[in-house]
Amino acid sequence: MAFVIETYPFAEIETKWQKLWEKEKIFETIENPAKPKFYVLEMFPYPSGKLHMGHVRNYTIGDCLTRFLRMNGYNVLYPMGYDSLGLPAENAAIEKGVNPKDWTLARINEMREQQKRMGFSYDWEREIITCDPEYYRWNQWLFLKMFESGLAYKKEAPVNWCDSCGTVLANEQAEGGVCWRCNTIVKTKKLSQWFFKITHYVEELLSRLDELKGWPENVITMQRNWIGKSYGTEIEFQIIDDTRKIRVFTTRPDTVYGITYLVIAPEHPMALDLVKNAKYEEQVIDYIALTGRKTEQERSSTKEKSGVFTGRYFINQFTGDKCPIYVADYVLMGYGTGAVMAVPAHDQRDYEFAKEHQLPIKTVIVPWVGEPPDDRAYEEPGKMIESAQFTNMDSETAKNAITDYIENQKWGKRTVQYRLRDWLISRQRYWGTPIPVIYCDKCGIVPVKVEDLPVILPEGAKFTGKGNPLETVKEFIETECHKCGNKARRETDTMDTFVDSSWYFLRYISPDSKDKPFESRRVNYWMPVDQYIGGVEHAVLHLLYSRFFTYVLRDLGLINFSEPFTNLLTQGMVCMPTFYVPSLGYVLPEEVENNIHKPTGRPVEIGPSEKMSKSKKNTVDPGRIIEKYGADTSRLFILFASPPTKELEWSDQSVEGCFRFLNRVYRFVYKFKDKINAHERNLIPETLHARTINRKLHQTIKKVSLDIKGRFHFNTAIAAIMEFVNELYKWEITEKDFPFLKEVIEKLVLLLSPFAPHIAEELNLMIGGKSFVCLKEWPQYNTLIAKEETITIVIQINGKVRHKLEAPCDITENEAKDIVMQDEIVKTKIQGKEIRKIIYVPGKLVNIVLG
Ligand code: ANZ
Ligand code: ZN
Repeated sequence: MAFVIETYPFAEIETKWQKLWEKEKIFETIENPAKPKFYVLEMFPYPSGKLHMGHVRNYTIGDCLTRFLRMNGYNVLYPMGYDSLGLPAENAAIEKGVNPKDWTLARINEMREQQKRMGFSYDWEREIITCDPEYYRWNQWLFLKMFESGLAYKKEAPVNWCDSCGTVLANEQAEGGVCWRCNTIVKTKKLSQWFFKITHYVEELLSRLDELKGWPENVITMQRNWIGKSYGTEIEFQIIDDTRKIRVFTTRPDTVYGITYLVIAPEHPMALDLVKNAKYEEQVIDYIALTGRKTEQERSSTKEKSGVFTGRYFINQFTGDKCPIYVADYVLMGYGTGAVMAVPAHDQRDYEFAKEHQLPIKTVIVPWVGEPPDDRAYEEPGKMIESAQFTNMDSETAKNAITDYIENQKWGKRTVQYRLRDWLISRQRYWGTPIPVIYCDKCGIVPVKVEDLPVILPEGAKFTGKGNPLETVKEFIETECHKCGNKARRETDTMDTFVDSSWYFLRYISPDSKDKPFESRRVNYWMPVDQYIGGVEHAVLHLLYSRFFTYVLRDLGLINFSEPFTNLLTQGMVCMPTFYVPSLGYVLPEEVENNIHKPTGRPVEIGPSEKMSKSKKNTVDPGRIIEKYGADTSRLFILFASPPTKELEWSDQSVEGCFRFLNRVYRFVYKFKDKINAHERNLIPETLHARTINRKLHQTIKKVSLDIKGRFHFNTAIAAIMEFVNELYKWEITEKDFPFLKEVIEKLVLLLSPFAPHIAEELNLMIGGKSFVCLKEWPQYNTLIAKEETITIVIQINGKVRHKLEAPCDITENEAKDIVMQDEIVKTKIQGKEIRKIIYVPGKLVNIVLG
């Protein structure tokens, strides 16, 4: 008879349970003061189409945790939604002529379908779609609140501009200084733009980072660096033949005796003034025009330090020297004072500039031991030289001493600078939240009245790829001023989509709120988010904006907490091994298998693995894996392959291993199901082997519980369950064991449930379980049972048996001696006597020889 390896009917089982869960609405959540609350939040996806492995990993981690917590008695809020405004829908409109809304909703439907197919236990009643006017009206409402309190304002700002497309580009769309769509060189253009005043909270954003004990250290560091607080000194220098002074910001007052020139940014208000009607005017004007085309990023990163002389000089009052003033674009207008004192001996940028422009380099700090380098700036601390009364000081000490001196001389003062800028939220695009203001010739900027919200995105815009499509809708633009009744013009800028994601976690809590963005009472019950899970790529912007919004809402009196996310888990990348094939470059394993390896039979070199990303074409489509092995196997593999914060290397073998494991479990339960159903459960093992199984069971429950709780070691938890199943296969089960086997299987199914929820439900049903297994209580372990069996240690004193002790069977020699010597009876027996020797016979005996 041929032996057929049957696989369990996962497809059937999975759809069946998904339908039942949905029908019985078992994942719907309400506030319940009787239970401890727990809010599990995953970064909601942009609905670009299909789920990718990064999404699947994120949600599998969250779902496993949620299911574990529910079984442990928590009232868990676990919602899902779609971050659905933004550029891709608009591009689809430009390229395919589709309606952005229809396109987006279709993508959402595809994505939701796949999420349901994975068995994620969301409370779908709370779903949020940010392109729904019922959602974005609250962005507008919040904007108006912020406008009222001065936290939203309009000002001129440089933006990336493409002439050919007639539109503003985000920095990411202007990479390398060219437009991503048409390759035209991008210009910097000054436009009037809307900002949120995030800098109002800069100190709080910084200081509260210390409270975020549940955040990864690297994210905290990235936020701290982004905020970028520097302590420094502002110093003024007198311009020669002028009444004015130039103010610079420096973090290195210890280097003032090494200043050899000054640099101001091209946008500095004095730049043109200094050269007016003079020899260098043209040169400076040309230079300013040239740098206007570069992005800030390019200006700070390029190696060549361009710049021009102004023909003007200043006095370095520390040395009395007369030094030149330059205009150069490595100095940015948006930081400090937009002017720097250049010390080429001790600042690498200044060094490179000085070399290029033949400016003097004057060393004022040297290492305590050895010589300063002669091919770069010496930026480290050291011994002060040629610095008047500060000579011979340690440069770190001199920083303070020189600043005191500067303050005494009234040449300047101590200051603090931040790198953080206000948040530019204006986008000249269609598919975003309309900014709710109008422009009236008479009244100026007039905010839309709250009762007129939402300002709805109009239909009928033309998507030509040129300009803002909103500007093609006359009926939208033309409006009336509600203050004076005159004709007015509606704002056509829409908001950055990061606005949507800055508070969506609050809307989930009362998604149907009609007259306010959320219900404070309910928000105060659920918030803060207990566990946030997402990609580290959001370490700065999204997480910083959300913190900012939370402070704003708190100060509006709408919520009673300050930090939105107590614990943050940043999941690792999903990587794919790729194979290097000389004729094709890096290809996927399946391509190797299908096309190359088989026909030629020649082995191929294995290349390094890379991050899964669409652009590198090395993604694994989750849909394919689910189809081939089912959702439970996919989930199990993702959780088993590596701990959540580490990189996950895709491995077909490992996926198959997980699949085989689930089959093994299924077959085992299937084989004994009739016996189990025919017996009453007995908690007590009746045979010797069953006792061992019981011990293993409790050890496994303990390990799985502790590994998940607060540690997210799903991988080792799963390994423990797999090991346990191996033990079950070794168990020689007899008639006497069936009542206890029933207990064992019940517990095993409970343990499996958060990881592989569908098969767990099916097995639970198979052994006569009544309710949904995912609603049952998590199994408890008994520490005593989980303990390894003990041994008896005989204690002799001078060779005579005096006492006996129980000890774990794996006790070490030192541990054994310690227990014996600390035993009260032993202590009294050897009281005061000198111990000559302690002899240990492993696992059996301790003999104490007294002197
Ligand atoms: C003189 C000096 C000497 C400097 C030296 C450094 C080393 P952080 O620490 O990041 O705050 N700087 C000031 N304003 C600038 C601007 N608008 N654009 C470009 N650079 C600017 O950086 C502060 C330092 O960056 C300042 O200290 C200044 O150069 C430069 F041996 O002043 B320093
Ligand atoms: Zn008006």
